[in-house]
Amino acid sequence: MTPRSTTVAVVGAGPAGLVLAHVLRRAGVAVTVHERLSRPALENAARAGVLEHRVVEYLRTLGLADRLTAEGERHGRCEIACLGEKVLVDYGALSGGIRHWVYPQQLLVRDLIAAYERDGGAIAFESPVEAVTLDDANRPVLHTAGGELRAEYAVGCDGAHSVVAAAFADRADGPTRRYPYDWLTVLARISRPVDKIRYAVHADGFAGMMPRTADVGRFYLEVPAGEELAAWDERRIRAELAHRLELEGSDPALGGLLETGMLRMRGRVAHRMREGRLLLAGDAAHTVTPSGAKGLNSAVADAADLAGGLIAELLGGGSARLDGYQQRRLDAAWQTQEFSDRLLDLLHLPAGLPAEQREFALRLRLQRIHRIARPGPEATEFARAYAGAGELAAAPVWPSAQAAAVASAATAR
Ligand code: RFL
Repeated sequence: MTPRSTTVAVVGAGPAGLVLAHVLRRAGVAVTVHERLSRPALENAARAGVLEHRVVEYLRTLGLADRLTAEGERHGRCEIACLGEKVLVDYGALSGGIRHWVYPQQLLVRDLIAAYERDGGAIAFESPVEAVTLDDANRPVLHTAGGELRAEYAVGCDGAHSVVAAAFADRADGPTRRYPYDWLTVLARISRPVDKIRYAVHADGFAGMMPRTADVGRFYLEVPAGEELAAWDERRIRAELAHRLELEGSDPALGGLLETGMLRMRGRVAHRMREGRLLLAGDAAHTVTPSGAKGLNSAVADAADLAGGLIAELLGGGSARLDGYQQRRLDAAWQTQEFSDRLLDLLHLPAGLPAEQREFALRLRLQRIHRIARPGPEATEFARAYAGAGELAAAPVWPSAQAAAVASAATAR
Protein backbone atom coordinates (compact mmCIF):
# COMPACT_ATOMS: atom_id res chain seq x y z
CA MET A 1 0.00 0.00 0.00
CA THR A 2 1.36 3.47 -0.89
CA PRO A 3 1.72 5.46 2.30
CA ARG A 4 -0.50 8.50 2.54
CA SER A 5 1.08 11.84 3.34
CA THR A 6 0.20 15.17 4.87
CA THR A 7 1.96 18.28 6.06
CA VAL A 8 0.88 18.31 9.72
CA ALA A 9 -0.54 15.20 11.37
CA VAL A 10 -2.47 16.12 14.50
CA VAL A 11 -3.05 13.28 16.97
CA GLY A 12 -6.06 13.86 19.22
CA ALA A 13 -9.21 15.94 18.71
CA GLY A 14 -9.44 17.54 22.15
CA PRO A 15 -9.34 21.33 22.52
CA ALA A 16 -5.61 21.55 21.63
CA GLY A 17 -5.85 19.39 18.50
CA LEU A 18 -9.04 21.00 17.22
CA VAL A 19 -7.83 24.59 17.62
CA LEU A 20 -4.46 23.77 16.05
CA ALA A 21 -6.02 21.93 13.10
CA HIS A 22 -8.51 24.69 12.55
CA VAL A 23 -5.95 27.51 12.40
CA LEU A 24 -3.53 25.53 10.21
CA ARG A 25 -6.25 24.52 7.78
CA ARG A 26 -7.51 28.07 7.48
CA ALA A 27 -3.97 29.18 6.57
CA GLY A 28 -3.96 26.60 3.78
CA VAL A 29 -1.73 23.98 5.47
CA ALA A 30 -2.65 20.34 4.74
CA VAL A 31 -3.70 18.73 8.04
CA THR A 32 -4.99 15.35 9.20
CA VAL A 33 -6.64 14.73 12.57
CA HIS A 34 -6.81 11.26 14.14
CA GLU A 35 -9.02 10.72 17.18
CA ARG A 36 -9.19 7.51 19.20
CA LEU A 37 -12.75 8.01 20.45
CA SER A 38 -16.04 7.84 18.57
CA ARG A 39 -17.64 11.19 17.87
CA PRO A 40 -20.46 10.77 20.43
CA ALA A 41 -18.01 9.70 23.14
CA LEU A 42 -15.81 12.74 22.48
CA GLU A 43 -18.74 15.14 22.24
CA ASN A 44 -20.19 14.00 25.55
CA ALA A 45 -17.10 13.85 27.75
CA ALA A 46 -17.74 16.36 30.56
CA ARG A 47 -14.51 17.78 31.95
CA ALA A 48 -13.63 21.49 32.14
CA GLY A 49 -15.97 24.44 32.03
CA VAL A 50 -14.17 27.54 33.26
CA LEU A 51 -12.51 29.42 30.40
CA GLU A 52 -10.01 32.23 30.68
CA HIS A 53 -10.71 35.66 29.27
CA ARG A 54 -7.72 35.54 26.88
CA VAL A 55 -8.68 32.10 25.54
CA VAL A 56 -12.21 33.24 24.72
CA GLU A 57 -10.91 36.43 23.11
CA TYR A 58 -8.62 34.32 20.92
CA LEU A 59 -11.46 31.97 19.92
CA ARG A 60 -13.60 35.00 19.22
CA THR A 61 -11.06 36.43 16.74
CA LEU A 62 -11.24 33.09 14.89
CA GLY A 63 -15.03 33.16 14.83
CA LEU A 64 -15.12 30.10 17.10
CA ALA A 65 -16.88 31.61 20.09
CA ASP A 66 -20.34 32.52 18.78
CA ARG A 67 -22.29 29.92 20.75
CA LEU A 68 -19.92 30.17 23.70
CA THR A 69 -20.52 33.90 24.11
CA ALA A 70 -24.26 33.56 23.37
CA GLU A 71 -24.92 30.70 25.79
CA GLY A 72 -21.96 30.83 28.20
CA GLU A 73 -22.01 32.84 31.42
CA ARG A 74 -19.51 35.43 32.56
CA HIS A 75 -18.15 34.91 36.08
CA GLY A 76 -16.01 37.41 37.97
CA ARG A 77 -16.62 36.50 41.60
CA CYS A 78 -15.83 33.47 43.73
CA GLU A 79 -16.11 32.84 47.43
CA ILE A 80 -13.86 31.02 49.82
CA ALA A 81 -15.50 29.55 52.90
CA CYS A 82 -13.31 29.11 55.97
CA LEU A 83 -14.12 28.94 59.70
CA GLY A 84 -17.74 29.97 59.17
CA GLU A 85 -16.86 33.01 56.98
CA LYS A 86 -17.62 33.16 53.28
CA VAL A 87 -15.07 35.58 51.85
CA LEU A 88 -16.07 37.10 48.53
CA VAL A 89 -13.23 37.50 46.02
CA ASP A 90 -14.42 39.93 43.37
CA TYR A 91 -11.61 39.06 40.98
CA GLY A 92 -13.40 40.70 38.06
CA ALA A 93 -13.12 44.06 39.84
CA LEU A 94 -9.66 43.37 41.30
CA SER A 95 -8.29 42.54 37.84
CA GLY A 96 -9.75 45.66 36.25
CA GLY A 97 -12.60 43.90 34.48
CA ILE A 98 -11.11 40.53 33.45
CA ARG A 99 -13.58 37.70 34.00
CA HIS A 100 -14.02 34.01 33.15
CA TRP A 101 -16.52 32.47 30.79
CA VAL A 102 -18.31 29.35 31.94
CA TYR A 103 -19.08 26.96 29.10
CA PRO A 104 -18.71 23.16 29.30
CA GLN A 105 -15.74 21.62 27.50
CA GLN A 106 -17.91 19.12 25.61
CA LEU A 107 -19.93 21.96 24.09
CA LEU A 108 -16.76 23.78 23.05
CA VAL A 109 -15.47 20.55 21.49
CA ARG A 110 -18.75 20.15 19.58
CA ASP A 111 -18.51 23.75 18.32
CA LEU A 112 -14.89 23.27 17.23
CA ILE A 113 -15.69 20.04 15.38
CA ALA A 114 -18.67 21.67 13.64
CA ALA A 115 -16.59 24.70 12.59
CA TYR A 116 -13.79 22.48 11.28
CA GLU A 117 -16.22 20.46 9.21
CA ARG A 118 -17.98 23.59 7.95
CA ASP A 119 -14.63 24.74 6.60
CA GLY A 120 -14.30 21.42 4.73
CA GLY A 121 -12.05 19.63 7.23
CA ALA A 122 -12.54 15.98 8.24
CA ILE A 123 -11.64 14.23 11.47
CA ALA A 124 -10.86 10.50 11.51
CA PHE A 125 -12.85 9.33 14.55
CA GLU A 126 -12.28 5.90 16.12
CA SER A 127 -8.89 5.96 14.49
CA PRO A 128 -6.23 5.66 17.19
CA VAL A 129 -2.63 6.26 16.25
CA GLU A 130 -0.88 3.13 17.50
CA ALA A 131 2.69 4.40 17.28
CA VAL A 132 4.82 7.13 15.75
CA THR A 133 8.23 6.36 14.23
CA LEU A 134 10.72 8.38 12.16
CA ASP A 135 11.80 7.56 8.59
CA ASP A 136 15.38 7.83 7.29
CA ALA A 137 14.98 11.60 6.84
CA ASN A 138 13.70 11.93 10.44
CA ARG A 139 10.17 12.62 9.20
CA PRO A 140 7.32 11.23 11.30
CA VAL A 141 5.38 8.15 10.24
CA LEU A 142 2.07 7.50 12.01
CA HIS A 143 0.90 3.92 12.31
CA THR A 144 -2.85 3.34 12.37
CA ALA A 145 -5.12 0.37 11.68
CA GLY A 146 -5.76 2.00 8.28
CA GLY A 147 -2.07 2.03 7.33
CA GLU A 148 0.84 4.44 7.52
CA LEU A 149 0.68 8.20 7.27
CA ARG A 150 3.80 10.22 6.50
CA ALA A 151 3.97 13.82 7.69
CA GLU A 152 6.28 16.80 7.75
CA TYR A 153 5.33 17.31 11.40
CA ALA A 154 3.43 15.20 13.91
CA VAL A 155 1.81 17.02 16.80
CA GLY A 156 0.76 15.13 19.92
CA CYS A 157 -2.45 16.70 21.19
CA ASP A 158 -3.36 13.30 22.57
CA GLY A 159 -3.49 13.91 26.29
CA ALA A 160 -1.53 12.53 29.19
CA HIS A 161 -0.64 9.18 27.57
CA SER A 162 0.57 10.61 24.29
CA VAL A 163 1.90 8.28 21.56
CA VAL A 164 3.82 11.22 20.09
CA ALA A 165 5.50 11.86 23.46
CA ALA A 166 6.38 8.14 23.54
CA ALA A 167 8.41 8.67 20.33
CA PHE A 168 10.68 11.29 21.96
CA ALA A 169 14.09 9.89 22.97
CA ASP A 170 13.28 10.61 26.65
CA ARG A 171 9.56 9.81 26.14
CA ALA A 172 8.95 13.50 26.96
CA ASP A 173 9.72 12.72 30.55
CA GLY A 174 9.74 15.51 33.14
CA PRO A 175 9.29 16.44 36.77
CA THR A 176 6.07 15.30 38.44
CA ARG A 177 4.34 15.92 41.73
CA ARG A 178 1.90 13.50 43.34
CA TYR A 179 -0.21 15.40 45.85
CA PRO A 180 -0.94 13.74 49.21
CA TYR A 181 -4.69 13.69 48.51
CA ASP A 182 -7.11 13.01 45.66
CA TRP A 183 -10.34 14.69 44.60
CA LEU A 184 -13.62 12.87 44.33
CA THR A 185 -15.36 14.50 41.37
CA VAL A 186 -19.12 14.79 41.01
CA LEU A 187 -21.30 16.09 38.22
CA ALA A 188 -24.82 16.69 39.55
CA ARG A 189 -28.15 18.19 38.65
CA ILE A 190 -28.81 21.34 40.63
CA SER A 191 -31.96 23.28 41.44
CA ARG A 192 -30.52 26.63 40.31
CA PRO A 193 -27.28 27.77 38.65
CA VAL A 194 -24.08 28.09 40.67
CA ASP A 195 -23.67 31.87 40.51
CA LYS A 196 -20.09 31.82 41.75
CA ILE A 197 -17.40 29.22 42.38
CA ARG A 198 -17.23 28.25 46.04
CA TYR A 199 -14.06 26.85 47.58
CA ALA A 200 -14.43 25.49 51.11
CA VAL A 201 -11.28 25.28 53.24
CA HIS A 202 -12.42 22.90 55.95
CA ALA A 203 -10.99 20.99 58.91
CA ASP A 204 -12.44 17.80 57.35
CA GLY A 205 -10.94 18.54 53.93
CA PHE A 206 -11.43 20.78 50.90
CA ALA A 207 -14.68 20.91 48.91
CA GLY A 208 -15.53 22.87 45.77
CA MET A 209 -18.66 23.85 43.87
CA MET A 210 -18.23 24.97 40.26
CA PRO A 211 -20.69 26.26 37.68
CA ARG A 212 -21.28 24.37 34.44
CA THR A 213 -24.78 24.96 33.01
CA ALA A 214 -28.07 26.27 34.42
CA ASP A 215 -28.99 22.86 35.85
CA VAL A 216 -25.66 21.05 36.19
CA GLY A 217 -22.82 21.74 38.64
CA ARG A 218 -19.37 20.27 39.20
CA PHE A 219 -18.38 19.38 42.77
CA TYR A 220 -15.12 18.27 44.35
CA LEU A 221 -14.29 16.62 47.67
CA GLU A 222 -10.78 16.11 49.02
CA VAL A 223 -10.17 12.45 49.96
CA PRO A 224 -7.02 10.60 51.06
CA ALA A 225 -4.60 9.80 48.22
CA GLY A 226 -5.41 6.44 46.65
CA GLU A 227 -8.96 6.35 48.07
CA GLU A 228 -11.31 4.06 46.15
CA LEU A 229 -14.59 5.44 44.82
CA ALA A 230 -16.38 2.39 46.26
CA ALA A 231 -15.74 3.79 49.76
CA TRP A 232 -18.13 6.65 48.98
CA ASP A 233 -21.80 5.84 48.52
CA GLU A 234 -24.19 8.51 47.35
CA ARG A 235 -25.44 9.34 50.82
CA ARG A 236 -21.96 9.94 52.12
CA ILE A 237 -21.06 12.15 49.13
CA ARG A 238 -24.18 14.30 49.55
CA ALA A 239 -23.72 14.65 53.31
CA GLU A 240 -20.05 15.58 53.03
CA LEU A 241 -20.66 18.14 50.27
CA ALA A 242 -23.45 19.81 52.28
CA HIS A 243 -21.31 19.82 55.43
CA ARG A 244 -18.03 21.12 53.99
CA LEU A 245 -19.58 23.60 51.53
CA GLU A 246 -21.97 24.79 54.28
CA LEU A 247 -24.84 24.60 51.78
CA GLU A 248 -27.80 26.74 52.78
CA GLY A 249 -31.33 27.34 51.50
CA SER A 250 -30.13 30.09 49.14
CA ASP A 251 -27.56 27.73 47.55
CA PRO A 252 -28.31 25.34 44.69
CA ALA A 253 -29.83 22.10 46.02
CA LEU A 254 -28.25 18.90 44.72
CA GLY A 255 -30.45 16.77 42.47
CA GLY A 256 -29.38 13.48 40.88
CA LEU A 257 -25.69 12.64 40.64
CA LEU A 258 -24.87 12.29 36.94
CA GLU A 259 -21.27 11.16 37.24
CA THR A 260 -18.80 10.43 40.04
CA GLY A 261 -15.10 9.77 39.68
CA MET A 262 -11.79 9.77 41.49
CA LEU A 263 -9.16 12.18 40.22
CA ARG A 264 -5.61 11.26 41.12
CA MET A 265 -4.08 14.63 41.88
CA ARG A 266 -0.77 15.18 40.16
CA GLY A 267 1.16 17.78 38.22
CA ARG A 268 3.61 17.06 35.42
CA VAL A 269 5.62 19.11 32.92
CA ALA A 270 7.72 17.48 30.19
CA HIS A 271 11.33 18.61 29.81
CA ARG A 272 10.71 19.06 26.10
CA MET A 273 7.78 19.90 23.85
CA ARG A 274 9.69 19.48 20.61
CA GLU A 275 12.09 16.94 19.21
CA GLY A 276 12.84 17.69 15.55
CA ARG A 277 9.56 17.24 13.69
CA LEU A 278 7.68 15.89 16.70
CA LEU A 279 5.79 18.44 18.78
CA LEU A 280 3.50 18.33 21.82
CA ALA A 281 0.66 20.58 22.94
CA GLY A 282 -1.75 20.56 25.88
CA ASP A 283 -2.06 17.67 28.32
CA ALA A 284 0.37 15.66 26.19
CA ALA A 285 3.13 17.95 27.45
CA HIS A 286 1.86 18.95 30.88
CA THR A 287 -0.98 18.06 33.19
CA VAL A 288 -2.16 20.31 35.94
CA THR A 289 -4.73 19.61 38.66
CA PRO A 290 -8.18 21.18 38.14
CA SER A 291 -7.35 23.69 40.89
CA GLY A 292 -7.33 27.09 39.17
CA ALA A 293 -9.04 25.70 36.04
CA LYS A 294 -5.97 25.92 33.83
CA GLY A 295 -5.71 22.63 31.86
CA LEU A 296 -7.99 23.34 28.91
CA ASN A 297 -6.89 26.97 28.88
CA SER A 298 -3.21 26.01 28.62
CA ALA A 299 -4.03 23.49 25.91
CA VAL A 300 -5.64 26.17 23.74
CA ALA A 301 -2.79 28.60 24.47
CA ASP A 302 -0.23 25.98 23.33
CA ALA A 303 -2.23 25.36 20.15
CA ALA A 304 -2.46 29.08 19.37
CA ASP A 305 1.29 29.54 19.76
CA LEU A 306 2.18 26.39 17.84
CA ALA A 307 -0.17 27.23 14.99
CA GLY A 308 1.63 30.56 14.58
CA GLY A 309 5.03 28.83 14.59
CA LEU A 310 4.07 26.11 12.10
CA ILE A 311 2.39 28.56 9.73
CA ALA A 312 5.46 30.82 9.73
CA GLU A 313 7.77 27.83 9.20
CA LEU A 314 5.71 26.23 6.42
CA LEU A 315 4.53 29.31 4.59
CA GLY A 316 7.81 31.20 4.33
CA GLY A 317 7.75 33.25 7.53
CA GLY A 318 10.96 31.78 8.96
CA SER A 319 11.81 29.33 11.76
CA ALA A 320 12.29 31.69 14.68
CA ARG A 321 8.74 31.46 15.93
CA LEU A 322 8.58 27.67 15.90
CA ASP A 323 12.05 27.50 17.44
CA GLY A 324 10.85 29.59 20.36
CA TYR A 325 7.68 27.54 20.92
CA GLN A 326 9.10 25.09 23.44
CA GLN A 327 10.67 27.70 25.72
CA ARG A 328 7.67 30.03 25.67
CA ARG A 329 5.20 27.27 26.43
CA LEU A 330 7.35 25.52 29.07
CA ASP A 331 7.68 28.87 30.87
CA ALA A 332 3.89 29.25 30.67
CA ALA A 333 3.35 25.66 31.87
CA TRP A 334 5.46 26.31 34.96
CA GLN A 335 3.59 29.55 35.69
CA THR A 336 0.38 27.54 35.48
CA GLN A 337 1.70 24.81 37.77
CA GLU A 338 2.81 27.41 40.29
CA PHE A 339 -0.62 29.07 40.28
CA SER A 340 -2.47 25.78 40.65
CA ASP A 341 -0.07 24.59 43.38
CA ARG A 342 -0.41 27.87 45.29
CA LEU A 343 -4.19 27.59 45.22
CA LEU A 344 -4.05 23.93 46.30
CA ASP A 345 -1.83 24.91 49.21
CA LEU A 346 -4.35 27.52 50.29
CA LEU A 347 -7.31 25.15 49.94
CA HIS A 348 -5.90 22.07 51.73
CA LEU A 349 -4.54 21.60 55.22
CA PRO A 350 -1.14 19.88 55.45
CA ALA A 351 -1.51 16.08 55.22
CA GLY A 352 -1.76 14.31 58.55
CA LEU A 353 -2.22 17.47 60.61
CA PRO A 354 -3.48 16.46 64.09
CA ALA A 355 -7.07 17.58 64.78
CA GLU A 356 -6.00 19.98 67.56
CA GLN A 357 -3.72 21.89 65.17
CA ARG A 358 -6.26 22.34 62.39
CA GLU A 359 -7.85 25.53 63.67
CA PHE A 360 -4.45 27.23 63.81
CA ALA A 361 -3.78 26.21 60.17
CA LEU A 362 -7.25 27.40 59.14
CA ARG A 363 -6.74 30.79 60.82
CA LEU A 364 -3.48 31.26 58.89
CA ARG A 365 -5.32 30.40 55.68
CA LEU A 366 -8.06 32.87 56.47
CA GLN A 367 -5.41 35.62 56.58
CA ARG A 368 -4.22 34.61 53.11
CA ILE A 369 -7.79 34.47 51.81
CA HIS A 370 -8.39 38.02 53.02
CA ARG A 371 -5.18 39.16 51.30
CA ILE A 372 -6.43 37.96 47.91
CA ALA A 373 -9.91 39.43 48.51
CA ARG A 374 -8.76 42.90 49.65
CA PRO A 375 -7.57 45.38 46.98
CA GLY A 376 -3.77 45.40 46.83
CA PRO A 377 -0.89 44.04 44.73
CA GLU A 378 -1.35 40.41 45.87
CA ALA A 379 -5.07 40.45 45.09
CA THR A 380 -4.49 42.06 41.68
CA GLU A 381 -1.85 39.49 40.75
CA PHE A 382 -4.10 36.60 41.84
CA ALA A 383 -7.14 38.01 40.03
CA ARG A 384 -5.30 38.59 36.74
CA ALA A 385 -3.66 35.16 36.78
CA TYR A 386 -6.91 33.44 37.76
CA ALA A 387 -9.12 35.02 35.09
CA GLY A 388 -6.43 34.88 32.38
CA ALA A 389 -5.57 38.50 31.66
CA GLY A 390 -3.51 39.31 28.58
CA GLU A 391 -3.54 37.84 25.10
CA LEU A 392 -2.61 34.57 23.43
CA ALA A 393 -0.06 34.55 20.64
CA ALA A 394 -2.21 34.91 17.51
CA ALA A 395 -1.31 33.21 14.24
CA PRO A 396 -0.25 35.50 11.40
CA VAL A 397 -2.87 36.10 8.73
CA TRP A 398 -1.83 34.93 5.29
CA PRO A 399 -3.37 36.03 2.01
CA SER A 400 -5.21 32.86 0.99
CA ALA A 401 -3.77 32.63 -2.55
CA GLN A 402 -0.21 32.84 -1.28
CA ALA A 403 -1.00 30.42 1.51
CA ALA A 404 -2.50 27.88 -0.89
CA ALA A 405 0.50 28.10 -3.23
CA VAL A 406 3.10 27.66 -0.49
CA ALA A 407 1.05 24.98 1.24
CA SER A 408 0.89 22.81 -1.85
CA ALA A 409 4.66 23.28 -2.31
CA ALA A 410 5.14 22.21 1.30
CA THR A 411 2.98 19.10 0.84
CA ALA A 412 4.86 18.12 -2.29
CA ARG A 413 8.22 18.17 -0.48
P1 RFL B 1 -7.62 16.06 25.80
O1 RFL B 1 -8.82 16.88 25.99
O2 RFL B 1 -7.33 14.99 26.78
O3 RFL B 1 -7.69 15.47 24.34
C1 RFL B 1 -6.81 14.46 23.91
C2 RFL B 1 -7.53 13.67 22.84
O4 RFL B 1 -6.61 12.75 22.26
C3 RFL B 1 -7.28 11.51 22.06
N1 RFL B 1 -6.26 10.46 21.98
C4 RFL B 1 -5.87 9.88 20.84
N2 RFL B 1 -6.31 10.01 19.57
C5 RFL B 1 -5.72 9.26 18.60
N3 RFL B 1 -4.71 8.35 18.88
C6 RFL B 1 -4.27 8.19 20.14
N4 RFL B 1 -3.29 7.31 20.38
C7 RFL B 1 -4.84 8.96 21.18
N5 RFL B 1 -4.64 9.05 22.52
C8 RFL B 1 -5.50 9.96 22.98
C9 RFL B 1 -8.20 11.40 23.24
O5 RFL B 1 -9.27 10.49 22.99
C10 RFL B 1 -8.67 12.83 23.40
O6 RFL B 1 -9.87 13.10 22.69
O7 RFL B 1 -6.28 16.97 25.76
P2 RFL B 1 -6.08 18.52 25.39
O8 RFL B 1 -6.63 18.85 24.05
O9 RFL B 1 -4.66 18.78 25.68
O10 RFL B 1 -7.00 19.32 26.44
C11 RFL B 1 -6.73 19.24 27.82
C12 RFL B 1 -8.02 19.43 28.62
O11 RFL B 1 -8.99 18.50 28.15
C13 RFL B 1 -7.79 19.25 30.13
O12 RFL B 1 -6.59 19.89 30.51
C14 RFL B 1 -8.95 19.84 30.96
O13 RFL B 1 -10.11 19.04 30.81
C15 RFL B 1 -8.57 19.95 32.43
N6 RFL B 1 -9.68 20.44 33.25
C16 RFL B 1 -9.97 21.80 33.30
N7 RFL B 1 -9.27 22.67 32.54
C17 RFL B 1 -9.62 24.00 32.52
O14 RFL B 1 -8.93 24.80 31.82
N8 RFL B 1 -10.70 24.49 33.23
C18 RFL B 1 -11.46 23.66 34.02
O15 RFL B 1 -12.44 24.11 34.60
C19 RFL B 1 -11.09 22.26 34.10
N9 RFL B 1 -11.81 21.39 34.84
C20 RFL B 1 -10.45 19.53 34.00
C21 RFL B 1 -11.53 20.04 34.79
C22 RFL B 1 -10.20 18.15 33.96
C23 RFL B 1 -10.97 17.29 34.71
N10 RFL B 1 -10.69 15.89 34.61
C24 RFL B 1 -11.66 14.94 34.31
C25 RFL B 1 -9.31 15.49 34.44
C26 RFL B 1 -12.29 19.17 35.55
C27 RFL B 1 -12.01 17.78 35.53
C28 RFL B 1 -12.85 16.89 36.39
